[in-house]
Amino acid sequence: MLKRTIDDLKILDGQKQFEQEKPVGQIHIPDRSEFDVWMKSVMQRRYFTNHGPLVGKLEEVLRERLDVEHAYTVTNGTVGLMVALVALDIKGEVLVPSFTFPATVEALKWAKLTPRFVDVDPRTHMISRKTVEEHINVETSAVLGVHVWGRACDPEGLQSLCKEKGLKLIYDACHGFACDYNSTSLARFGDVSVYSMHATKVVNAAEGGVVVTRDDALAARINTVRNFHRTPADVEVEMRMNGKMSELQAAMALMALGKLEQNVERNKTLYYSYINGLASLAYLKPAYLDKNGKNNFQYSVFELSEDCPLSRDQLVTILRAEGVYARRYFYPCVHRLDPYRDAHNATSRVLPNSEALAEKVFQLPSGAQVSLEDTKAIIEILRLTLNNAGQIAERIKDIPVCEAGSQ
Ligand code: T4K
Repeated sequence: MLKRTIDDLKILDGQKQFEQEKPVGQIHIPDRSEFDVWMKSVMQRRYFTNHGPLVGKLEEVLRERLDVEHAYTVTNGTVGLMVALVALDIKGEVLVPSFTFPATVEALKWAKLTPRFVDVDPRTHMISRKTVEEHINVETSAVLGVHVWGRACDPEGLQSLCKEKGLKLIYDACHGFACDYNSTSLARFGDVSVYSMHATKVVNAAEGGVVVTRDDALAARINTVRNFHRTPADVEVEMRMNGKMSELQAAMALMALGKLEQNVERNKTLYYSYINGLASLAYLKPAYLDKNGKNNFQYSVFELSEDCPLSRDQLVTILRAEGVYARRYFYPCVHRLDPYRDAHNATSRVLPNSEALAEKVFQLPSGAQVSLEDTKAIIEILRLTLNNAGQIAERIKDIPVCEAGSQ
């Protein structure tokens, strides 16, 4: 359906573009016959969890694919971060971005560490040596960087800084499957990294995560923390939990890894369709893409400039009305959320770049449920909307902006 005038927009009582919503998540659905074979093998063994053969196989594949010495699967990325932090056995404050998914910071609280928010670079959307250095003090024990959108979070700068200051470096690599920096897998940077295999990620285990490290002693601690079982391989740690991945999740992950290159290629096609289709439009800018790194293109992220007569939230509302599940990431910044708000305010530390990004960044649909044709229809909606932004802003000024989801 081609929308010719602004009256064709659903928000102005036109016809909705997509009856079935186009998601921002990857939502890769495994092939049914392959799925049945894997499930049958689990049923026949009657063995569902506690380090079964599929988890063993998955960890072997992950070590190879991520090019890292140790890989321990866990229930999900959040639990992975908790396990990694407890295994590091650190105390005090950890410098962390506020422009991230809340899970990054929640994990610190669970590990009894104090998050100290630092601002991000407005170009990369990430912390860097430059944004972190001045905030290091006697209480600081570590830096937790996030490879936002699968772009590398200043690996050289942060590694050298942490080495100089005797700090641990943890990477939240939940966006980072199949990504690298100067041909080196992201898994090889920092003391420990954590990937997510949530359904919305490029490797879909429904829920899942993996903690990776090159350090043998830390690996033994990670393996002990994630597992309440007492085994001969256990080492001394302060806390333990049940963070194990099940055989069903491992089967999902193995199927997804088998299709990883194909899915990345599909994402790349969708991403460049948006980039090329939206290039000539006013007000829109794609998020930075590091030319020195390989990316999985799972996120098609744009910034809407402040001079646009429509706000980012109005634009998202217009897209949602069309069945385009555009998403504000990461909104609000974590330091604006309970239980961090008051403690952060007490530090009187300002985070202008994070605040500004939270107001202008949004993500467009991608992944297995989105076709090239869909991206073209979405581009046309954006073209019509932004070319007539002033007129539309006037007509929708009394329509409430979407509140669906806090992010
Ligand atoms: N660190 C960072 C930087 C992260 O981004 C995340 C998670 C983590 C840590 C923690 O990792 P995990 O503990 O999750 O492994 C989603 C995901 O739940 C979350 O994994 C992800 N990051 C975050 C960025 O996005 P929501 O609340 O935005 O998801 P939701 O339910 O709104 O779904 C997003 C889209 O996917 C929608 O278009 C609906 C669609 N969808 C979703 C699910 C779950 C489906 O079509 N089917 C589905 O099964 O958090």
